[in-house]
Amino acid sequence: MAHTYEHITFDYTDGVGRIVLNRPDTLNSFTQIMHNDLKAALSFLEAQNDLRGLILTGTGRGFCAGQDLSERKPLAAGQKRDLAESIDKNYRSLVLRLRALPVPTVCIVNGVAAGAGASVALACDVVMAAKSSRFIQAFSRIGLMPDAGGTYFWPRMVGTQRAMGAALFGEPVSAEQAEAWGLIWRSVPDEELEATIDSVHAWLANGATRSFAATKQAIYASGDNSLEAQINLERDHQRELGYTDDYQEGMAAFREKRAPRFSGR
Ligand code: T3D
Repeated sequence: MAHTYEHITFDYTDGVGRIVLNRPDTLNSFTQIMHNDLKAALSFLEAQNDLRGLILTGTGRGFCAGQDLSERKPLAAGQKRDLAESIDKNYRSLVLRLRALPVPTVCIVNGVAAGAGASVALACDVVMAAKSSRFIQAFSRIGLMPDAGGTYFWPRMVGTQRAMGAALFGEPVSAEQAEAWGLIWRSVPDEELEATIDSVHAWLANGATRSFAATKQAIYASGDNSLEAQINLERDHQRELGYTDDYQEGMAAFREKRAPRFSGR
């Protein structure tokens, strides 16, 4: 049955999915409805044979302020809330499914990314951010710890000391600082954000999709591999890529001194 999206907008054009978090009044914080919308969008994308990429962004002045805290009503005296449920039900699968998509996922952070909002941004393969954006490990401010992969992504990307400081002090990290640290790929002027989204869309829609997929798989595998195992993995992927139409096209384009027209096959 077709899903009606309420807290995101979702579009699929030229093999590229575009998910836009769409609750600007609360800085696109995650509700259960938004999680349901995201599950439906990911299920759609996972079922596409011509999938070439995913762009994740938000509307308004925030990318995502993490869990919608207004969904956590005050408890009666003596009651406790099991927050593990939230991770089991929503956040783990969201992060893992983004990672597992066999195409590049690009997060274009349009404003503040806080709590699980920052974690989900970092679950994408490449992150770009408007210069006015901030990344905030807001969890400690409400007595929690980073989740949705926050303690996985940050130390691997920026090192233990910066990850620890950002998480314990909960201070905003500017987009330019995030870029300098290697937390994100690039920060872009705010006024160029829409054009950036369009150019990323075009890049994904016209790229050598299978080479992207192999690259993504190999880069993530490298953390657990020896150098020798990694070189063998590269060999196996390269063999497969050598059989693709896009390799033939790339070589022809090089010989003919023209731009390649990749089909994604
Ligand atoms: O419960 C579980 O499932 C556990 C799992 C948790 C995962 C998490 O993500 S925990 C972390 C949750 N997020 C936060 O703690 C961040 C809360 N928000 C903020 O600290 C600030 O809003 C920001 C630093 C992100 C941005 O500040 P600022 O000054 O730019 O904006 P603002 O005025 O605070 O927010 C604008 C509106 O959005 C405001 O509503 P109002 O006053 O205009 O009606 C604010 O209440 C609302 N808002 C912001 N964040 C959330 C939110 N509403 C609900 N939930 C939010 N997370």
